[in-house]
Order: sequence, then C-alpha cells, then structure tokens
Amino acid sequence: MKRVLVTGAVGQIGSELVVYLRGILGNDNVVAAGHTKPPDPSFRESGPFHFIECTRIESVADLVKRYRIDTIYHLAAVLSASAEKDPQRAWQVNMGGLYNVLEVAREHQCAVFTPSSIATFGPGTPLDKTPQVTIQRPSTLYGVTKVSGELLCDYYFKRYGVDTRGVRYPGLVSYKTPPGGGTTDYAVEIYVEAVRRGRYTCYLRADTRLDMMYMPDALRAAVEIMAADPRRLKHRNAFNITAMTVSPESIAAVIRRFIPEFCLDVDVDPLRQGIADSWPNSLDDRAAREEWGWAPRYDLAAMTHDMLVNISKRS
Ligand code: AKB
Repeated sequence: MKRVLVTGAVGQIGSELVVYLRGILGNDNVVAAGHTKPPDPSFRESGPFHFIECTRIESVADLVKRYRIDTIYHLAAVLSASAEKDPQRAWQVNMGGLYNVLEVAREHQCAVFTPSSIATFGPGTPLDKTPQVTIQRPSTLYGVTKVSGELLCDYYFKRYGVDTRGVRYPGLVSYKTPPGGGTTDYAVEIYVEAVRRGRYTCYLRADTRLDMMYMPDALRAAVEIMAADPRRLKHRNAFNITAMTVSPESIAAVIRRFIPEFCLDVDVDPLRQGIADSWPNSLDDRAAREEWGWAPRYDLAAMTHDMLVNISKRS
C-alpha cells in the first residue's frame, strides 16, 4: 500500500485531496501537512496531521522518514494575486519548498506530484487552444515559479530518476474550501454570492475567458497521472488539462437557469485583470488525453448545478 504525504493540506486542493486519497488508500496511509491555518477538526481526526514548514528541509524530511512516505503530493504554494503582493515570499515558498521536497524525494526514493498552472503561459503564448509545448514567458512571479518548477521537476527525473509528474491546472472550482489569493477565485465567489445575495460584483471584465475545472475532476487527475503507465508518458511536468472555457458572463448565464434574478456587476481590479489577460483563453489538453487517458466529467452546466445545490445545503 502506498504511503502518501500531502503538503498544503489545508488549502483549496489539499483539503479535498486528503479526504479523496484517504478513501482510496486508508486514513493512516495519508499524512496531511499544513502550514499555519488550523484544519477542520473532522479532517484532523480522520488521520495523521502535522504542521510543517516546507522551506525548512528537515521539516519535510522528518515526516517522510517517520511515516516511510513513498509519494509526495506537494501542493503548498502562494497563488498568483498574492504572489504579486509579496514576490519575495512567493519565491521562497514556491521555489524553496519545491526544491526541498525534490531533494527529500531524491534521498528517500519518493514519487512527486506537483501542480503547475495556466499561469506558466504569458503574453507571447498562443491564446486559444494553447498547445502542450509552446512559448512559456509568464509575466507574473507565480508563473515564473511554476515554469521553473516544471523544469526543475523534469531535471530531477532526468538526472536522478525521481518519478516527478504534474498537470497544469486551470482555475479550480469547489464549494468546500475557498481558494485564496488567486486570479480565478471569482469562479467560486460567484456561486457563493449567487446563493447568498442573488448578485455578485466581479473583479474581472464579464467577457474575460479562462479555462476552469470542477474539483472532483482535478482530484481524479492528480491520482490518475500518478497511476499512469510511465512507458506511455512522453511529457511529465506538466500536462495541460482542462474541462471548460468560461467567462464571468457565461457562468452568470448558466446560474440564471437556476436563479433567474441573479445579477452580475463588474468592478475591475487592474492587478487581477492584467494577470487574467496574460493567460490563455483556452488550453489544448490532447497530450494528457493521449498519454494517460485524461477526460473531464463535469462541464459548466453540471458543475453549476452541483455547486448551487451544495452551497444552498451549507447556507
Ligand atoms: C490562480 O488563479 O492563481 C490559480 C491558478 C490558475 O493557478 N488558481
């Protein structure tokens, strides 16, 4: 049985990935590691939880040795909008943390999953159906750390044989744990505010197109790529994956099928609009489909229905 460590376990992806992996591998085989934010008590009681500091290598190494970890899902990172506000800290956490995880993985023969992002693309990248292999010259610090991370993971595979794999996530939508400090966060807020107040003021222009994915698909992707037959993988770090291309106005239109009076207002935040405008409108994920059978299950309509039902139950 695999023994897994999840860093960033209290974040948007981590808090759901831990539960998902515990369902597959058993509670005791999935060690959750957060930084400072306290986890939900039920989540903490369901299996091992520790606070760690990824920028301190011993902190990562101690857990890997103590639990005889063989796979690390390294999710701890500062997201795009927060990274622009404190680039120095973002570099330390995103690059320092990844470097430590890779070093520990090299020494203890662990496989490593690292999420990359649509943020690795920049103004010079083809905007529509962005190819798997293309220009990656991002204009954000977050994007710079994610491209560097992809390269570093490839290096550790080629040089040391560390089994590194990853995907380039689009914006992720979920109702359980809110995202924090990202440019795509609006795609969660819009549903929460639609249920609570029947209106939402978006910080992006209503026609801003970006790819998104519903969390159940994102979790499945993380597990499927780590289980993929390595002989089929021509790319490793990192695969374009996507589920839908949306804009604030296209999400609002689908929300109105359920909440007809829903009203979308716009008050543009120049920082996040600038970041969104530098990212692709849509991704080409054929390499992931061909090399490890990637296929999303949720489109915009299915995701919207599920989000609204679940947020209503929790409100
Ligand atoms: C962000 O908006 O920063 C993230 C991402 C696209 O990586 N959700």
